Amino acid sequence: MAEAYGTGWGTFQTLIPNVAAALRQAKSVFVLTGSGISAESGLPTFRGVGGLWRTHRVEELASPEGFARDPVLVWTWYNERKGAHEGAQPNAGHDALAQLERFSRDFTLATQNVDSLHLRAGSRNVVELHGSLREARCTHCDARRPFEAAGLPLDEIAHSCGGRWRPDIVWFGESLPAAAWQRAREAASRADVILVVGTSAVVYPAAALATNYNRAAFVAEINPEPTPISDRVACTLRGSAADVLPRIVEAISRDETV
Ligand code: BV8
Repeated sequence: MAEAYGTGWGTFQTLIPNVAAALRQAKSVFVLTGSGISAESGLPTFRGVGGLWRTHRVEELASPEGFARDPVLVWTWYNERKGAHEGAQPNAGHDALAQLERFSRDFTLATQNVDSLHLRAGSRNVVELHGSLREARCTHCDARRPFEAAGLPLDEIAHSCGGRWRPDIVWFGESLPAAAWQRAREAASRADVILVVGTSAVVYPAAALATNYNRAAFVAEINPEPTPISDRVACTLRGSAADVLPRIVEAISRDETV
């Protein structure tokens, strides 16, 4: 399947008609995104230059142990991120994926991001693999409350039932929501085309969706940097999501074929 559309290396401009042709022919499309697609909305990535993990220790902030040890530190960090999400707008990359969904017969977008920008851009069939910062939930009774725009007041971390409010997201060492994982794995398995956008592909099991569940799909990676899956995909487009994705959608609507 992959060889039908041209494979291997090239400047991303030369590869765009290949990817557009694959998408135009596809009966089923699966997209996996990471924090890189929100970089041009002004939200920092995790592992890149200036990334969140450059200034924070991941174990302290994105793990149940870190939360148990210092819930105020963890809530301070997530409140800051929630504030950044509120101030951010979807960028041309998010918008292009929402448009691509409207072109596609069967389209699933699985994101590792918790910023809700895909939903705000109008994407509908979105699977949030690592949860979102829209709600907090109680560690004990599983009650839920909306996440205020400024986050959770630090003097309200304790819940009346004796538990604690925590962000409704997946931390390291925690399993992904079963229904979300099943939807994403099934969509990746049936796709003719898989786009992998803005992820370092180092966090599992999400990264496995790119190449482990479907040997026949045409897989294209969109990322300015190489990743551990770059040599396992049909083509890599070395560019930013906000630049490359709109060009692909434009090529599809101009019906450019290779
Ligand atoms: C699990 C929370 C089963 C939400 C995150 C030991 C014990 C337990 C588990 C493990 C273990 N060792 C390994 C594991 C598995 C572990 C894992 O994968 N660890 C890795 C780091 C080795 N995974 C887990 O723990 C998962 N659960 O395995 O459950 C289990 C259960 C119990 C016991 C054992 C197993 C849970 C993983 C979820 C963790 N939660 N965050 C939040 O705070 O946001 S992970 C965090 O990384 C974010 O969710 C983020 O989405 C995710 C992936 O990062 P990326 O999105 O890819 O971001 P990154 O900065 O890395 O890369 C950005 C990319 O964008 C770069 O490539 C860059 O070049 C590119 N880019 C930059 N600008 C642009 C761009 N691309 C396009 N355009 C641009 N403009």
